[in-house]
Amino acid sequence: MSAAGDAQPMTATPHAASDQRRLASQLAETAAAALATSLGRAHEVAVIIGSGWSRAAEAIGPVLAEVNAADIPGMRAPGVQGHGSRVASVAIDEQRAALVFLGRTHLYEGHGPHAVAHIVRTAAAHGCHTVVLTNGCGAIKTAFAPGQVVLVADHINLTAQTALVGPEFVDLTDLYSSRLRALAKTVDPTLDEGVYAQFHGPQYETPAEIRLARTLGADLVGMSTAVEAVAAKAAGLEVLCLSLVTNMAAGVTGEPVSHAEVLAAGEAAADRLGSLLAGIVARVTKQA
Ligand code: 8IG
Repeated sequence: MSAAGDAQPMTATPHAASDQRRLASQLAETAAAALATSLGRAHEVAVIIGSGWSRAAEAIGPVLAEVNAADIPGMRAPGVQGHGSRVASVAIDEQRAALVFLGRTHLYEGHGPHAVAHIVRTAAAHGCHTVVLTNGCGAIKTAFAPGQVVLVADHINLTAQTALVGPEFVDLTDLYSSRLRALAKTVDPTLDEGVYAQFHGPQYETPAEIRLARTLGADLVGMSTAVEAVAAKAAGLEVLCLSLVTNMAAGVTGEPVSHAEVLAAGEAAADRLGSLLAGIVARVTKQA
């Protein structure tokens, strides 16, 4: 095998933008069809269950069918305690069911932004018009407290990564749909809003990094959501994101940040989160 024989012109590289886009979209189509077959129906609203939200997911309604994420093309069993690894069809009422992803792929798992975006791309290919993202996060804003749910109003992507490749110039002006945020507030008028900064992780931040994020205008910090939200918008989904504050961000109180605290906050808030999530999912309609 000669070095000259291995050389490829730039246009022939398998990593060309158009190839990456086509492969990602083919994998999403395949996964969407697999979900329709395994779950036996189509869905219009997708929900991604993040840290602290597992028990809340049960409040949406009875599980009609479920499948292991590992059995769906392109999906993988997540490696984080507190995350499941299933996709469920959950009844909202007599007619409708939500497509609920119990677990997500994080950037810090090292599979790249396409793996992170696969869930929302699959939801869009499956025919969903809306995705409700949930996550657990640290609070930078001192007026927020653990156990509180905050509507993400905007984000700052500090990962320097995106699942979009090539000339996909997506408008993010209303990424976290103001229409859906208003709808969420009809379910709970006390809901606050904030700006979410996504860090790559898996390490939590240093206090200096949290001061940086605060200076940039962030109120919340976490390791998910921004990359997914952008891919979701690009795929045509309307996006809502509910963040559960599970801890104060590093250096805010001087207390260390622990994953046990994260899980405990979800448990403690589960009933309230459940009625909130169920109420929102039941009211979501397709944008006119
Ligand atoms: I839950 O304080 C949760 N996820 N980056 N920082 C980051 N991610 C988080 C945090 C946090 N809490």
